[in-house]
Amino acid sequence: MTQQDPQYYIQGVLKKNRRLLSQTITLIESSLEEHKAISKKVIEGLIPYTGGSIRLGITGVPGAGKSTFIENLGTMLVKKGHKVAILAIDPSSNRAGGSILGDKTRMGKLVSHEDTFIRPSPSGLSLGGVGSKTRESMLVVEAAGYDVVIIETVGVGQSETSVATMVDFYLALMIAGAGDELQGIKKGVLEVADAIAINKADGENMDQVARAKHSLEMAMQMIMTPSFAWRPPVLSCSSVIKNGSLEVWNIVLAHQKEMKRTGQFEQKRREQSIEWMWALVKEGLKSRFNENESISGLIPFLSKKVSEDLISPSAAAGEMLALL
Ligand SMILES: Nc1nc2c(ncn2[C@@H]2O[C@H](COP(=O)(O)OP(=O)(O)OP(=O)(O)O)[C@@H](O)[C@H]2O)c(=O)[nH]1
Ligand SMILES: [Mg+2]
Repeated sequence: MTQQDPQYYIQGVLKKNRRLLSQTITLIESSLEEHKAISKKVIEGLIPYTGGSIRLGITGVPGAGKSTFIENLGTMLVKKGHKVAILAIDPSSNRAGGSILGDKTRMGKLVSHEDTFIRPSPSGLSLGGVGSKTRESMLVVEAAGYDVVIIETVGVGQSETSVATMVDFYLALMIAGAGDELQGIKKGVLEVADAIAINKADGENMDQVARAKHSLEMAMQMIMTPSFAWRPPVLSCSSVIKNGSLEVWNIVLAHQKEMKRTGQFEQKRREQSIEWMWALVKEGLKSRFNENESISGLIPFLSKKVSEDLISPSAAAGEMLALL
């Protein structure tokens, strides 16, 4: 089988071949047209083998302790017999150098473990920072038999809310700030989180953590949460004194049980598939826009007219759409 043959990747992934798993994700992330065509067929071929994992998203400001937390959680899960895949969306890896190696080494204990697969992905430029192929990569690791998938995303741009649309459980890892505890907490995150954990609850930080916990509990009472069947808990944790992973995991399991009991688990996944479809439609339309010379030539002209109020946004959009 050649590398042009989708079966090369499909069979490799299904046989749980790690090298081919990495190669498949690289193929999926490629923006070359010939790769895109193969990658579509690979995903189609793997879809029947997906869906079997617990999908967990973890967000938090840079330095909140996400990677350290995930390393502890992952280590615990592997001991319990799980196979854990970690997809880290790395906004800094767009820059030369980036922190890919940084993250890999920070999860040093896990990198070498045979039941874990760690994949840092560049965030790409689309979707405000989310790796545009994160969802596809998640499906690929599921097909390779990983039964827990953890997606780490830095709280910048829209990446937080986009990841929420692809996972079963979304954890916001926070740190207690000096003074106003709610400072820097973007409203959008609390609204999509299934649990909030205030991290670094250790050493001299304890008082601040307790205050932050109280403020967040108050804030959560005023927020419309993702599901009527689940009230997102606020807890505290620390990777230094190693408490938190088990508590968080038990919450994830309790959440899943409740969502399945109320039929919301399947419903959420179905809605997420539809959202994914539309995200792909938008992406496809946008690239067709840019590839279509008569439209791409018009974009700067129409943008200028709209910005100067010479034409309405809807008229400009209509003019471009009519050319498609
Ligand atoms: N005191 C304390 N420090 C921690 C804890 N968890 C992580 N740290 C430290 O915080 C720093 C950042 O940790 P990371 O795990 O790399 O944080 P991150 O959120 O993954 O960071 P980015 O990926 O850069 O956004 C490191 O120096 C860790 O040693 C904790 O529970 N308590
Ligand atoms: Mg990290």
